[in-house]
Amino acid sequence: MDTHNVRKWFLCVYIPLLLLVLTGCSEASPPPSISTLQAQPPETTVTQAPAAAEAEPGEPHARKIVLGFSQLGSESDWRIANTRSIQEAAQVAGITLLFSNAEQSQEKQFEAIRSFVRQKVDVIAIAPVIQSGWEPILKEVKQAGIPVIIMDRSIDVKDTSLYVSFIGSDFYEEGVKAAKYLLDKMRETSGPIAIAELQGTVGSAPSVDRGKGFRETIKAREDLQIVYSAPADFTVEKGKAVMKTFLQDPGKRPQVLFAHNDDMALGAIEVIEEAGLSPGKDIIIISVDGTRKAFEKMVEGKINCVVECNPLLGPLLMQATKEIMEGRTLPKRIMSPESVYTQVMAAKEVENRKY
Ligand code: GZL
Repeated sequence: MDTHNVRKWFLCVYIPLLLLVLTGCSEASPPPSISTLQAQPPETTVTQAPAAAEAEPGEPHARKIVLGFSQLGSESDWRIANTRSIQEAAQVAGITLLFSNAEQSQEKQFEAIRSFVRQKVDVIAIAPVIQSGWEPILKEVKQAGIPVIIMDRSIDVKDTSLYVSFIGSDFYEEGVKAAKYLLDKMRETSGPIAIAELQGTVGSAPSVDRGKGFRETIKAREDLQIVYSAPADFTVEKGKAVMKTFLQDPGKRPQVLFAHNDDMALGAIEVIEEAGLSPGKDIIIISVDGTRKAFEKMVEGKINCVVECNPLLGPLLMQATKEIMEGRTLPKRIMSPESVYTQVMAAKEVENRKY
């Protein structure tokens, strides 16, 4: 083939073929969603939202997403901050929130969830008051084709396909952090050291797992002994009442208090002072949540350590709800960052507390 024909072949055949190959004959695949990038490997793919919920692109009045949320109660500052975060985040996200407060009753949570199903909400979120007993109701919801997000406290179910994702903290790790602080604090103190424990709601994930993490970690020292332990339901009043019984016991006075949340620690501080003892000195106090009130007590020297448990989960819940409605894959577990605070950093941090 002479030079002229080679040139012609090159311009009329080779280049167009090359361009065809480089521009990709196959259909361009849609860009990966953020959650798909996060979910490595994806464990749950949620089917596309019901057709009725799909708005045609550019449709002027796309229907708002409707989220039904069963909140377990209003027992503590943490819970009130959690509710406020979810309500505010729904407003910002333009999501219609159907909110129900079960006031510590699992039966009331079941009733609220059945009501959401009847109203054909798009997504259901649940903050479960206790870990057990959720399989039957979640099977009903699955039957109705409504995706579920578990919020704050985890649940015990064999079939984890009954919910899309769990958004909440690692309570076992929070117990470990509390115990590690105590081991460090007592490094120079010889035992035996008597510990009092104010448990949260019996059967709730935070109470079960914080207690487990704490117990397994203090095993590092045989002379650290939990001599008093009882449930006080995460409230100030019950924290006061139960701590009073510990102090009235003629047995060994506790030198340490591990409270599963700040509210119970605040109640305990009241009765410790009524008994003529100095909280934070006569009794080392370790608590969980990280509320402003607990930080204020740390500044006063009355609480020694607070393990943070973040209640501001509203934005994460709304993001997850939107991604479910877009048919995207979510990670099975979504957690928010948390820290441990002591008196050293309390004065600086107290002004930053958002709950
Ligand atoms: C923890 C949450 C607990 C808090 C308490 O995620 O469920 O319940 O620690 C609250 O303050 O009452």
